[in-house]
Amino acid sequence: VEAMFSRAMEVEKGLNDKKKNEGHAKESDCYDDGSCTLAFPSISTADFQFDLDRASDIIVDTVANFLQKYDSIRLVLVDLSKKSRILSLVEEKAAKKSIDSRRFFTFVGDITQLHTKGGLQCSVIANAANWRLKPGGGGVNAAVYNAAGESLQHATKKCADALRPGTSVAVPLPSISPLHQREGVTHVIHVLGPNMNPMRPDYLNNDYTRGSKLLHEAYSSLFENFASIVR
Ligand code: AR6
Repeated sequence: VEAMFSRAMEVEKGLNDKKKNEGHAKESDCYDDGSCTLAFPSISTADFQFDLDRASDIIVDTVANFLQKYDSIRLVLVDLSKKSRILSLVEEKAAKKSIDSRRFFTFVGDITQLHTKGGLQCSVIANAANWRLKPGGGGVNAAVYNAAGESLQHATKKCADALRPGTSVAVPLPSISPLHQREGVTHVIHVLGPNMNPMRPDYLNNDYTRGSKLLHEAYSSLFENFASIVR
């Protein structure tokens, strides 16, 4: 009986190991082809002038919660310069929280050229949008609309007319879009963050109670939208 029992245990262990390996294989496959990777910029911290220290706390918090909730998903925070203050703050805080660096890391580069210039595959990218969901302005929004071409405007219109601060909308990127063809981006998720710039709409006049709540909601909404695309 004992021998049978230990054999049964071995079989079970074998099965578990197999399952575990399959899990790892699935994970590394989807990381390699970018199919479960979201690249996102730091929402609200440039044109919208949100405080960087507070923003970095919110990024690390929402990322940690999200990674706990879902397996086989990878998040990448992108900024243009290796001197980016938001990237270093987030790196420091993510390390303190022992966030798995295979599942969340920072990356220096243009979010619209991650594959061709950076060798990083990401099927979904986030855009720091404006409430009208219109091209132009500066920063990521201008870059994303420029790289994606007109088909992003049409596709966006089919999904939403406008955004409220703290919300996001996921837009399937038509396969004719150069951003889809060149970079392998299948979806753009537009996110509207809180605004601390008096020259922009929905100015929060330094109200960081409201602003932090909205930035939290913006990231949660972005990540949940991403999870529903991957699933
Ligand atoms: N690739 C990666 N990161 C970038 C890129 C890029 N091409 N361009 C900028 N960043 P911002 P916001 C970084 O200003 O503060 C627009 O006009 C940048 O260094 O794009 O949410 C819209 O129309 C910063 O870390 O977004 C809105 O009206 C981050 O992306 C308004 O700006 C966000 O900077 C939104 O302002």
